[in-house]
Amino acid sequence: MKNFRVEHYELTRRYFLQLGAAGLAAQQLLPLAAAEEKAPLQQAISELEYLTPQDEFQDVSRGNPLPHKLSAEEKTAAGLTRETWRLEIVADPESDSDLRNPLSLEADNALDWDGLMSLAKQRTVAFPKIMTCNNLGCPLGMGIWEGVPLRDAIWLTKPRKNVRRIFYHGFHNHDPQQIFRSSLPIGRVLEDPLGLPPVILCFKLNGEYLNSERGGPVRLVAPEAYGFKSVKWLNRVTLTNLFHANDTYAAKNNDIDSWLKTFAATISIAQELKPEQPIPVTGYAQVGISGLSKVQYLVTPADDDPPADDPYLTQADWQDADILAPPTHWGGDLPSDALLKRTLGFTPQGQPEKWPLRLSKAHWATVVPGLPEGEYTFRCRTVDANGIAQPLPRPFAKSGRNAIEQIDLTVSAV
Ligand SMILES: Nc1nc2c(c(=O)[nH]1)N[C@H]1C(S)=C(S)[C@@H](COP(=O)(O)O)O[C@H]1N2
Ligand SMILES: [Mo]
Repeated sequence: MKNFRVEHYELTRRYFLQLGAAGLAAQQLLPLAAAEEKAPLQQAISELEYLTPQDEFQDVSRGNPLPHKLSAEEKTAAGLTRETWRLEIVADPESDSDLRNPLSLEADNALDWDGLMSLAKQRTVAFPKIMTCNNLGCPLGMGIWEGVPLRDAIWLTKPRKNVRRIFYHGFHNHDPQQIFRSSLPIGRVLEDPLGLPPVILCFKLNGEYLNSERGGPVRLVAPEAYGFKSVKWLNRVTLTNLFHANDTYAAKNNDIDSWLKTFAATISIAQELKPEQPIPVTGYAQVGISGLSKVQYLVTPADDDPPADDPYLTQADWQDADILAPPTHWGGDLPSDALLKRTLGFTPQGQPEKWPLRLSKAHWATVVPGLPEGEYTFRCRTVDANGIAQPLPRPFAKSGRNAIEQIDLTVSAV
């Protein structure tokens, strides 16, 4: 916590110094660091951390009781400890999937922790991913997720034919009403398209064993998907020949085939300003499947609604902000940088191969020139690597919230 606050203060301070705006940095950013006691500001600054410590992720899991709130004895009984975890990988009784060696509790050959660790010896992968709920405007956390490709476990079942999809779920208090399930095409699991990382059986986050709240001992992590595909407390995978999804999230109008979108948000901006006072702004961008080429901002008079024929303000006078360089300290309570050296997307020296990283986040900053007295609306947006500005190409909220953020600014001499 403390380290990254210092680090990100450093990161943004360096940026403003480079701009030759040292006075401005001292004026605007020092109070920001000194005001850590102020809860909202502290929150804003904490969101500047690059990797999120495991226990600082936001939690949106369901369950009554929540599986991670069970007592130690109950977790043991529920298979929610490393010693007692079992994963079944079986054929769907509703279809004709043909497996020579299903892994089941009944046959007493379900995958256990030791089995997973022996796969891990050969096959461990780690990759950065931002965890975002498609229904929330702000990511839950950013981590380095580590595990074994799910396909390596699936191959243990010796599937012969008639598999088109996998269905999967986790521990749900033995109550069918509480099952949180999701699904993927088998092709996505067996092969990684577009240079994406594999779908994994995840057992570590930021170099530490996955804690119970994050879905430990083992959760599925689907790199390019919104959070609902990454089922926690995973204990059953069904190979099916059915061709349709069965995701819990298909209810409530969610678009369950959505890939992570690119969008921008502010982290710090002073909202009460003096006339002609320059306005330092910092923020982050989620870098979705289509990458990130720019972050831009727009200041308009308040209540100046977008024209009816241009609701996303594509014709407005957007100005470029600066995407910040990779952090020098990654935060997230990483035990050492050894993990980064073997993380997909990083060099053997532990540096990102390119920046920004897809399916992750980047920070940005800018100084908005001072404004005359009045009321204004500040907006920020991304332009993805295909040159398409937020919220396009997929503006519908139920495939991932990415509305253009708006912030009111007041410029007043008194
Ligand atoms: N078993 C289970 N897995 C789950 C959920 C759940 O309620 N139960 N919630 C999902 C949703 S909707 C999201 S957005 C992510 C959130 O991941 P996190 O809790 O690690 O931040 O977990 C997913 N996995
Ligand atoms: Mo979610």
